[in-house]
Amino acid sequence: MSSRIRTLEEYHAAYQKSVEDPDGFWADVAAPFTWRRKWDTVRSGEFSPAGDSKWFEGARLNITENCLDRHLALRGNKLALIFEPNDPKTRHLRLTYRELYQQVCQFANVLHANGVEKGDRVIIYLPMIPALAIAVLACARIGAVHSVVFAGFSATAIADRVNDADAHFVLTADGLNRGPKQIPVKSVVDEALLHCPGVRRVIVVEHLGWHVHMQPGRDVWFHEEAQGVPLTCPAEEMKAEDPLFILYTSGSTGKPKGVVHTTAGYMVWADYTFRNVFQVEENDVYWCTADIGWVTGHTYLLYGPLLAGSTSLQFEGVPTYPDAGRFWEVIDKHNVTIFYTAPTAIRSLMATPLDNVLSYSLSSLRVLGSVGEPINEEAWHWYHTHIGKGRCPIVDTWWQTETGGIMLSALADITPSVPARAGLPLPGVQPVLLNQDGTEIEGNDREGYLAIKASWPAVIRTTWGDHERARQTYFQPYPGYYFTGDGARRDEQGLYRIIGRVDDVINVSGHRFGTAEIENAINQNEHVVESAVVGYPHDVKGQGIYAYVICQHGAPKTDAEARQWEASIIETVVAEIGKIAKPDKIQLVSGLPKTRSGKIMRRILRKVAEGETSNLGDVTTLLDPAVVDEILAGKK
Ligand code: 6R9
Repeated sequence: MSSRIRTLEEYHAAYQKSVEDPDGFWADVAAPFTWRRKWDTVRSGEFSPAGDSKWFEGARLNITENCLDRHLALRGNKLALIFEPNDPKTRHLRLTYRELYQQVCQFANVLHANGVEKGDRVIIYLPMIPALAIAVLACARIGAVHSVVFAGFSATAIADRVNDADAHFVLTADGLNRGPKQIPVKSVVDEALLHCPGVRRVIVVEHLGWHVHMQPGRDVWFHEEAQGVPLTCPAEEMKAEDPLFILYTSGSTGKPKGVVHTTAGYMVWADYTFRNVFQVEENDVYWCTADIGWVTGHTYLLYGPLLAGSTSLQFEGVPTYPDAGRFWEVIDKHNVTIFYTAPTAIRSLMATPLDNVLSYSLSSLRVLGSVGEPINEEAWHWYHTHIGKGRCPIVDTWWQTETGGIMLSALADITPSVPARAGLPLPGVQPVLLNQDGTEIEGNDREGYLAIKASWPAVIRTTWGDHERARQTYFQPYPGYYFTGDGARRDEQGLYRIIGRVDDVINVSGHRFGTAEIENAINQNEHVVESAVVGYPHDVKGQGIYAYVICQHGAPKTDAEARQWEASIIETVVAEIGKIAKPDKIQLVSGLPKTRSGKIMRRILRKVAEGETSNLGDVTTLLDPAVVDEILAGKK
């Protein structure tokens, strides 16, 4: 496809055109896709006050025709998906574009036969197996709105999402492999659905071959439903702004919100950013290690690579099983050329003996990527030297669930790639730094709140069922801008460096949690009166979770009692959210530092958690300054 940038001059020209003539620019980018009907207007709507951007209005299409059907003539026998299982001794699986097309169609027919209709929401709680990729595309094929829930979330988290999305259908599996462990999945869904009366049908994919409870009239096995079902299925004709998916993500307040992306704009953005950032060529073998349960897996494991006709690798396992050389083994085994992972994975592997890397050649690699959190310089250099052998450019890609795709990043080997800098904006992205009062900060070597000035094709359209929440979160804080929630610095060369969240969101191993969300979970525990959660720097995870907790019966009487309460609090968090939100440190306290108006002074708690205890700042406004001494004395 055209619209591929190949030189620095072309980048500058594309960027300039995208700002001066966005309609013309995006019309050109969108032209080569398969449209059932072309658009009437390229862009409409506004950030302020409505927060209702629309792209390619009037167009009709189906994204799977662009991911699959469009490639059949030229790439029917090309590999679309390589599946590498958890256990290297189990056989891997390869699907050509034709095979993937057939499996998606078959799955789509099974969905139809089970009552799923256009516009229905389908919750997908599946492990990282081909059925997950296929199920997502099958929903899109028939115009159902997929909402993937990462298969590490708890029953409560699933129930919240099913009910918020008002979903009648759930797709799941018997269980999953995670390193040496096998973990139940269906039973978690069963527990969730006790609280979801609206669910009519659960389709279960057989993965581990387990016997699981099947509720008559509700639960069916996919392999039984698929018997004799045709391998073709007409694609539903969708409007450009019909919702494609909902993906729940944490914010600074309340329960996770359902970020909604729509069809045409998301498609164009996923394809454009994928091809240009990674500088993808026809014969690349591309591996994104993210789970499809997160936005990175949606855009850069599934949609981006398939739209571009690339070969995408899906990995079920973990970086350290059977040993810490597993990633590098997979790269050599499948001749991976482009590798996209998260800083937390790099940091955890850096901490293991270098022999784990040196036993592999890694000579197929051409481009490396990073996503999810700031990559520290040490990790950047290790990645560059030991994985990229000094010859592969690193693209540090900054973006968010809400942005749909990459916003700030180097284009591999084309625009500057500097350690700890995301780099320059992609064409179509107009970043600004704002002061607290919302005025733009001009010039380089400056720091401020990162906001985006003009709409781009994959900007969040709404939060499911509550547009006002989206408007207030993203478009109202600074009218005329999309507010990212991140702080950033523009360096002397105009490259962006992301500093981190400026709100109450913490980023643990690249996963977002609201501090309030974790506090709500902790407060469900029978021992707990009140809690306050903050992030603190963690060597591997980027940020760790530090919880200050007041228990009902005052201080624990013995160490054993303290440990028992802490374990019980952890159990509650695991039940409410999932293992990924487990506090790293719990400090039982008798009080929290509060102002006279009752506000918790998180600044103090953050400093203590960070170990910066010498300068706590002004504590005179506290109701009871003695609390601080107790907290300092008991620091974990
Ligand atoms: C894609 C994704 C978004 C938040 C974002 C920011 C952080 C993501 C980053 C990065 C520094 C990068 N973030 N990429 N920070 N450098 N390259 O991660 O989406 O899960 O919604 O998280 O992650 O703080 O605001 P999401």
